[in-house]
Amino acid sequence: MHPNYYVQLEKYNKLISKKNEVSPIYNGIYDRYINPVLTNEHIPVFWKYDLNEESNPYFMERLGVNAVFNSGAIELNGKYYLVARIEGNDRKSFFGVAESDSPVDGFKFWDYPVLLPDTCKEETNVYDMRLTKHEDGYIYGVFCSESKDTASSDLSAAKAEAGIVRTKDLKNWERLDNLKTLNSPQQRNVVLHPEFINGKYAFYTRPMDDFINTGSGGGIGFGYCDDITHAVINEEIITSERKYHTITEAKNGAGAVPIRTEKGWIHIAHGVRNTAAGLRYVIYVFATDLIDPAKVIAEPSGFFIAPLGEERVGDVSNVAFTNGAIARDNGEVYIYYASSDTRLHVASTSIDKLIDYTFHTPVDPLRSVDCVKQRCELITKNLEYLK
Ligand code: M1P
Repeated sequence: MHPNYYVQLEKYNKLISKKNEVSPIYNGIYDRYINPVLTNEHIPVFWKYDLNEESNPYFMERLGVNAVFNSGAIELNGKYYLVARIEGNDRKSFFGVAESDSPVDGFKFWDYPVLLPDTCKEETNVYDMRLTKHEDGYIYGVFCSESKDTASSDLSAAKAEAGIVRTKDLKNWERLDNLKTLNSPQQRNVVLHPEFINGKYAFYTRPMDDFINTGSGGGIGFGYCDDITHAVINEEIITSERKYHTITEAKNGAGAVPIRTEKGWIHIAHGVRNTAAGLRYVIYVFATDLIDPAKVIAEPSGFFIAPLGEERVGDVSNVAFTNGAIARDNGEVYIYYASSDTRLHVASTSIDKLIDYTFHTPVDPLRSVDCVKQRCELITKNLEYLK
């Protein structure tokens, strides 16, 4: 074996066994952890190098991995699983399952990445899987299925659809038809609701006019479908709306599978605004009604998680994005969020704290003057309290 193999292996083993710690950054809402839970350095050595000294005498990386980020998350039989977006040096994304006994460190990829059934020949790229443990007994993975837009003369023009797979063990994946939304030309950030509603499957969608711009798409959509194996949504209504001069002005999209709480479904989503330096992605929270999961009943003002410090820099800088969270039966919640399309982090909180945050954070008054009044009220209350 080439001596550099042992050097790389030792680095990898050290990384996997590194314990994570809560960061000193405080907001009372959640704890951020210092180390990312997954990076491109978490990719096994044998995924990248040809270990045979004869065919690889210089021990060169043959198939590099650029980034590991946006990940679906699920707890099964007391173990934690992340189905991460892995992007090769060749820009193609694919999925890999990383497993750990801990929700905050020790994630190790299984020996092989996920080889999805190749049922969609025009598909070029896949990414951002949301994992829904559905009450029908399956675990569904809903992801972006991207293909070239052959109707356009622009070489980079692409089309986004929602691909759907299901599994019981994260090993055998059955590919179902891509979701069809009759009134939206493209879809990304689609999430399957975990329960039937009036006997139907329900999806959170993100209607878009084209690959990048949501255009007339007013926000996070919601629609029902009868047959999950050939999913068609005839009508989408808007749940969490995009709003002028807020963190969702340019786009928003569902993130983690909504979490059922006694007060409502809590959604951890992303919002996008445009700046002179490009798009800025942050994570925000809203709640919907338990009976009618499309009806927004609370929407705290502003962002929940924004990229901080080193998180602000990466392949697509200024991005915080989530597509996975684990809500445990004991009330703990782990939110897996990626920074700048490069690496994956974790933040922890609890159901009680999430409820308090969601229902007691003031709503965005939408105008500076009203924001000042809102803050003055808090200051007055506090100064009275301090007397
Ligand atoms: O690059 C930032 C994010 O861009 C897309 O999100 P949206 O569809 O809301 O623009 C996704 O491609 C996501 O993977 C990526 O992190």
